[in-house]
Amino acid sequence: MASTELMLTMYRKMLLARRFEEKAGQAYGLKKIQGFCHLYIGQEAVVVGVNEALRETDWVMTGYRDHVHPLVRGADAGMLMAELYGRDTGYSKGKGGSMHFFDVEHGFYGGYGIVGAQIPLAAGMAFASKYRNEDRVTVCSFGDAASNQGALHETFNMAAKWKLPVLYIVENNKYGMGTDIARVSSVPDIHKRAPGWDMRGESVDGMDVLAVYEKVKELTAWIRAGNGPVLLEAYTYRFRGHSMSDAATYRTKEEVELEKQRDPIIKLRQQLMEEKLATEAQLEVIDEEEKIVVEKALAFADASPLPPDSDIWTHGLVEDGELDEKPRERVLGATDVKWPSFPTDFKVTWELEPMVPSSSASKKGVA
Ligand SMILES: Cc1ncc(C[n+]2csc(CCOP(=O)(O)OP(=O)(O)O)c2C)c(N)n1
Ligand SMILES: [Mg+2]
Repeated sequence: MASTELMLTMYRKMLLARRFEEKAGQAYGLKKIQGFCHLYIGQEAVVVGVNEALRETDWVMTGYRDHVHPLVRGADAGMLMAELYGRDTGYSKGKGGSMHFFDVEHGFYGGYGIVGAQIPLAAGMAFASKYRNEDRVTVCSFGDAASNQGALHETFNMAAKWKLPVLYIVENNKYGMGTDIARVSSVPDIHKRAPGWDMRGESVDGMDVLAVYEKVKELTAWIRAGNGPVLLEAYTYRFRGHSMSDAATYRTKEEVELEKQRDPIIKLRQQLMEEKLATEAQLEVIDEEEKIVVEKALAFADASPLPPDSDIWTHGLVEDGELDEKPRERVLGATDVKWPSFPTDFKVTWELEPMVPSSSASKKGVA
């Protein structure tokens, strides 16, 4: 059970995410942000519930709807906004932009524009952790439409075979751009496909932050115990269009209004008040505080310089032996940046190939 303090933290973080995205949407309208921009508004219970259940040392990856993933893990809001603005003070010097956020310090490994690209990459990350015998779970979220990518099948097959410590979260918001998932999937309840890979499949109400938190706590404990990967489906909904250029004509206003009644922030707010865990005034203060964080982030981005023209040819590749540049240290002069380090002389503790053939294979024999 989540404590009152944790519930209030989750409430705060969902509001931070919501206010950040609202302002990013406005800044886009003012052309301060250019290119693609996919807002996460409506889905906040997933990212917050998941991240509160994780450890700092766990790794997180997602697709292009990625702004609030590093934000709720503690990334600097101003530097994230500056990244959206394409400014030099952004996490990736403005060169990643909306779809390619990256924050190693907080275990956030992207931000991918290719639908489903993060799915095999996350298996590689989990493979590395297992190989090095590190107690770490990689969490990889993707959309309902991404679940029909072929690479998912290849990945799940090997992830299950090798019992990789990875939690896959499909954020089923019902649509892939303008296409209803049920129109293009013979099994639209995606978690039900998991047994086909001999994988554990579960689902959760993705509009209920406490339910997501409890479920991810349970599943990550199971994964840490060496049981292998899990596919968790979070049923959720995006309140805005697919991206900023989507007029969303493929769904009715009534449908959106109905879904907004399941708004995860309002739901938690009601629960906190009904159970007398917080007063309306206290919750208002939290909202005001998070609005100030976002206002400051906007001011920081507005005041930040663009990268110099001479930078256009740089930072494409990391040169051999080149030291990591720690973004918060570079931009804010922070001295408390945590950075992962990996042993180079690690002892391999894990057999890659199962030595005992599966029973069905041995029965059939090998020709
Ligand atoms: C390989 C690939 N195919 C197509 C696209 C274009 N595209 C971008 S987002 C998207 C829909 C993905 O929907 P879903 O996986 O449900 O995620 P959501 O946007 O709902 O979060 C498509 C088809 C792409 N970026 N990459
Ligand atoms: Mg979708």
